[in-house]
Amino acid sequence: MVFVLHGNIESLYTRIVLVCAAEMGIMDTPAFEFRVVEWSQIFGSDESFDFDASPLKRVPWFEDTDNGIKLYESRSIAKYMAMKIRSPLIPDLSTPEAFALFDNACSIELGDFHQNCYPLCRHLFINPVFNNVPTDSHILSFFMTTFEKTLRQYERILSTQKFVAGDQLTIVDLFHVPFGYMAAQSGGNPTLAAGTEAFPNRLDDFVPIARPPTPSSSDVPHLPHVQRWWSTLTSLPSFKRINAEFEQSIVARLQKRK
Ligand SMILES: N[C@@H](CCC(=O)N[C@@H](CS)C(=O)NCC(=O)O)C(=O)O
Repeated sequence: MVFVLHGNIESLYTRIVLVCAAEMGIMDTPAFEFRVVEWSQIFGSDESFDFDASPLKRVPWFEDTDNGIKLYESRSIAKYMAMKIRSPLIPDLSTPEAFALFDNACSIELGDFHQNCYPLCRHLFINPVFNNVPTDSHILSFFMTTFEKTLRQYERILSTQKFVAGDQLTIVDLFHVPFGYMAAQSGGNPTLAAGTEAFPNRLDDFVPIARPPTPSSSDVPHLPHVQRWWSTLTSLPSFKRINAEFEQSIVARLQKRK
């Protein structure tokens, strides 16, 4: 069996799968292969593109050579890999209760955290860095408020359990990290920034991000359970490794642009 992941380290969704693969311990084994998809394939002509592999023409996409199954949604790829190798990062979902508790966590990640965090990444990082589009301060301010509200809601959940699906770390916790980290690193959320371990800051030297002003520490909402959870996630060697590869790629891209 080989899990073949096609993607680009500069893609946040690809990094969701890579962080999960690294945390599952399959990354450097013969069971996992990463094939780089250049952006020119995604944004180039449709004629040479393999729509069977990725019907939406997006990264990442995936195949399991064991049975030929093809997937093209980051979170589904991670769930499939975890179930197939019986990773402890996914609970045993054979009872309705276990399934529902895990699915509940997946829903808030996608419907609340991601929905409010993605626009911060888009307006603080993706637009200025990839598209040369300036940050829209009205949209930014709106989503900074809604994202902070989401984290206050998370504080209630994380005050009674260690992780979003219960007391064990699962892949759904990992789904939060690439986007949350980019938002925090780009100045989009002071609570996550305050809870981030070993903030590397390397990108600050290179990336022309239009940051909101740095809040003073008294303005950072007191969300200790969110910060404890976040610091656990951002300290994981799996995340640090993948994020370091991403930063190297971005720095190389921006150095070429100069
Ligand atoms: N829901 C998808 C989103 C994937 C996605 O939007 N990928 C971006 C790169 S980060 C992409 O390929 N965009 C190209 C496009 O939308 O044209 C997932 O979770 O995998």
